[in-house]
Amino acid sequence: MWTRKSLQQLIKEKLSDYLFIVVSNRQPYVHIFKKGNIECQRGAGGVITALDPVMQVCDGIWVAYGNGEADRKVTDAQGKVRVPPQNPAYTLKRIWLTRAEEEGYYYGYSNEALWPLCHTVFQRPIFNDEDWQYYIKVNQKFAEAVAQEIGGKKAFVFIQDYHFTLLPKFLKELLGNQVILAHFWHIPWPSYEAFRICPQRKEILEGLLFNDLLGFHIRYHCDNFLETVDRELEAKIDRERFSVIKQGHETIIRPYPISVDFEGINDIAQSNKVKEAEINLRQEFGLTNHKVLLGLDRIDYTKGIPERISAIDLLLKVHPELKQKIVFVQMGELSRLHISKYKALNDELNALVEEINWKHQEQDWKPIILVRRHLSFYELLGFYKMGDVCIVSSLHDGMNLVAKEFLSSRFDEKGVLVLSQFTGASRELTDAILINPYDLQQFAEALWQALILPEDEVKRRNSKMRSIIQQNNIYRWAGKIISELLKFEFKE
Ligand code: GDG
Repeated sequence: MWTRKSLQQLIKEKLSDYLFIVVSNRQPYVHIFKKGNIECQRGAGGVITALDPVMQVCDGIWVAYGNGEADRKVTDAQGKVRVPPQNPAYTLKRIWLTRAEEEGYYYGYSNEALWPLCHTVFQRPIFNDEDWQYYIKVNQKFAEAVAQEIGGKKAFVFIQDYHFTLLPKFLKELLGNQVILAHFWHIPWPSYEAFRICPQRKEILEGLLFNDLLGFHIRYHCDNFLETVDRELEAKIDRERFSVIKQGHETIIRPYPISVDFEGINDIAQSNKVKEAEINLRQEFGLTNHKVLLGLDRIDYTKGIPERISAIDLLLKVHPELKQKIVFVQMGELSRLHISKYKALNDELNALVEEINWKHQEQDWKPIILVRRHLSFYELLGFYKMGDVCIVSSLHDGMNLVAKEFLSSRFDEKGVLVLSQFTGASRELTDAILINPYDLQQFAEALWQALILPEDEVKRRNSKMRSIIQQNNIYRWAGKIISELLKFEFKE
């Protein structure tokens, strides 16, 4: 089984002669002002959990957008700072973006064009040429920064996500055979029919094919990518090797399902701090003898939150005997608020919760509690611990880590996972109650089934799914990608 230690061991043995560089939009550490002092916070999420320990043993360089308010105060003239603060082991190189660049590259092309394009949830992507120009410019800026760090050395570069489709091309142009490139795509790759509306599709595909290795969460996304290339470019698809050859350069395409730190979450979930957090949350929301249904997401139109609330509505209509017995708590951090569709979704959620609570409320009981807040890690695990049912109803999702975190934290093997069949996670977690979030009747029926599922059956299913996550943990994800990367040899 892959562990943090075995991953570190692999890096120590095999990677020590080369430079290892990670590029992502989001940084692993952010500096902020707190009560007049500067504080450093570690970012959350699978990529940081897996790659931070890797970077710590190989003394690599992590290149990311410096978005923290105090970031510039702690960096040198090249935007560099050693991290983690208590035990500096690698270099974080921050890229500074102007407001216009952030607007065009991040909010614009990345999140108003590529995000809806790849999720195919019937949100029309906005392809704005000015955004695209900023996207190119920022990809170039990152490439130059990486090239400057590499100098005359040889380096493995591991690129994250849809913000950097042109970076592989710019890096190979600047550095040629000095770099071996892997790229992981965290969101779905859509079918060709969906992708072909993109005016910049050729540049995007050509950019990505400068990678040596390109990873997606599941085989289905790999197949969609190959199909898109086949229909759009002059390139050879090798179905046996699962690769694309364009102008003599081969890109290997592979599925690597991302995951969570199962052991870490499972251990911390048993701590007193998490117990306390659960008690506090129950008190805050007035949960006593209620059956609790949970949702936790960034507030995003891909996550199927209105569908979830409507399913609760229908559940109460069909089963009025559940009134005063159940409560659905939806926790959600606000995200990408500069984009009008996100603002509109927030307003829609407020109105929907208000309407449904009004319809069903009795005495001091309301069926839905909607909270927009960031939880600390202990609170997050305490929150999961409260759930009799956890609802993940994404309309489309690359993987979905909430589903895996919920199960990893439930050392008691309790709590039923209701999971959208349109998440990457549903390919592994087949013992969840699977739903189509567009099918309201089926969704409400699934919630009912989840509430009445016998305890021994819940335990049987959870024990199976927990051992799948334990095996296929986040260290395996990183270990598999890095092992594949190490098979490439630097050409002279
Ligand atoms: C993209 C893909 C893919 C949320 N609220 C709080 C909090 N979170 C954490 C969760 C979870 C993470 O955010 C969300 O991860 P997801 O995987 O669910 O979704 P995306 O943000 O859309 O991520 C997705 C992922 O990349 C990785 O490849 O799975 O498909 O869309 O870890 O716990 N964490 C804390 N407080 C909160 O309030 N501490």
